[in-house]
Amino acid sequence: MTIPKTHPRYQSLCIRERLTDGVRTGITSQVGLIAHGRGEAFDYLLGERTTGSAMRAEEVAVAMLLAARRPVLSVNGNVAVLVPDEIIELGRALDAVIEINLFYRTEERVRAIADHLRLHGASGALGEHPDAALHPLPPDHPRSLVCKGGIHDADVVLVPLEDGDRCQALADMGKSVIAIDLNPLSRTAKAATVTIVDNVVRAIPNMIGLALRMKDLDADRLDDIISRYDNKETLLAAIEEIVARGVTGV
Ligand code: PTJ
Repeated sequence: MTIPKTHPRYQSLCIRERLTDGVRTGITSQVGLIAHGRGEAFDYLLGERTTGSAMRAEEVAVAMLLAARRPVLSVNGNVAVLVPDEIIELGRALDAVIEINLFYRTEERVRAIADHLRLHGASGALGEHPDAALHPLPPDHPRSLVCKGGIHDADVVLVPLEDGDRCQALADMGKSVIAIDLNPLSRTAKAATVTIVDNVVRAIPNMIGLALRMKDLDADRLDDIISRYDNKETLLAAIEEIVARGVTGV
């Protein structure tokens, strides 16, 4: 559908359109649309902007990924259609591996996403041939499949729009987990080491800018940024920003 540029919710309608196209082309799961609807509701409550606390979490996340030995960016069906160029650029800026990793895994969707990322210039994204499992999860379920050299061996993993069970499994494996999740009350938000309560369409571009600015910081400076972080404070700040907006309207 052509969306009129004059529509007051033009951007939001374009994002919906990208996701429904993603379902049509076999990249996004139908459940991805439900997940998006939930995210949209929280984004509305947050004022559809990057809050101060989200920007601080993005800075800490970038510091963690720059300080990591094996940083990995996980890509699912929503991320692949919403920010394909940006996630590839972030991977380059951080020297991080990209792994296609799906909750509703089918081989067709993995292949469609891999082709889509290649079309956008990615080379070497993992995920088509998983050879390991997230061991806290039942090994017979496809959501546990991961790659050696990717998520399985990562010390820091970025998981935009992740399921709570898998986020907890990654944390239980001793990894630092950075979630991007608009719902500050979700299991994922609580289980992650750093939760960015922001829309992935704003968070990833912000993180590219931060990565370019911070890439020459030395290890002590990165450690300093990371060590002062408290995820509970971030979640509380997001909830307070929602409440404050409800009361003051700004
Ligand atoms: O492609 P797959 O098979 O890996 O499936 C991906 C989804 C997202 C469908 C799957 O991981 C899933 O079901 O996730 P959940 O458990 O619904 O969690 C998604 C979370 O992301 C929810 O808390 C939403 O509020 C949040 N969310 C939705 N859209 C956005 C978002 N957060 C940031 N940016 C968004 N655009």
